Amino acid sequence: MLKFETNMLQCYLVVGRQDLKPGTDILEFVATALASGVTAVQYREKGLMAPNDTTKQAIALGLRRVTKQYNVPLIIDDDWQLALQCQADGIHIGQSDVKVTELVNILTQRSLRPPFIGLSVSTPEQMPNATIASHLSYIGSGPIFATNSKQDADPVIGIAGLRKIIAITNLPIVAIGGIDYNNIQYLKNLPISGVAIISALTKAPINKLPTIVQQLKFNF
Ligand code: TZP
Ligand code: MG
Repeated sequence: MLKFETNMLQCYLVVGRQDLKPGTDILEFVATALASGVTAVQYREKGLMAPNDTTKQAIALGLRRVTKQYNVPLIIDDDWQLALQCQADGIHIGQSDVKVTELVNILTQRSLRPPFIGLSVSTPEQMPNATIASHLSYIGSGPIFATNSKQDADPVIGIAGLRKIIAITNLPIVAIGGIDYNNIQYLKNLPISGVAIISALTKAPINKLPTIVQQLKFNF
């Protein structure tokens, strides 16, 4: 299992089967994204298309195998049981998922080296206190721009909203939501550690992935 490092956030792919173009195999897609230079992979299944637990486990184990080949962390969204089953490097949770302290207890009881934890924070009010934050490796903040990839997305926070989060934490921040190779220019002067991306990668022509990843990573 990999220890968290800030540079893992540079170009952070978030993906589940719902995000892919019809007919795309998730393991093949992620293998191509890794070969193209993504620096983290989060497995996130949502909505009506979400597969059953057995299929999720099989996918997660496949993702574990391929991310290991590239020495890139595998992060599981929400599901700590799945994260432990596939020996993921990290877990990402949102504000309405299991609470950070509860998750830390569960993980430290059950695993020799617990996976690192990332938390979504959209507004300053959602930022946990310093004691709780000390258990976190990074903050995911957004949506920066409008997104079609999350049904229950929080309101768009924009660059102004992101600046508010930057102002109140020393944790590394990965920006998320509607980010693509055009609008990434608006993020390039901010002290963030990277960008988390769904559609700008999953909806791109597969042969363009290396170029797009380079464009998304250029300024960090
Ligand atoms: N959390 C906040 S916005 C978002 C998530 C998971 C979706 C990001 O997807 P995209 O396609 O990069 O806008
Ligand atoms: Mg969640």
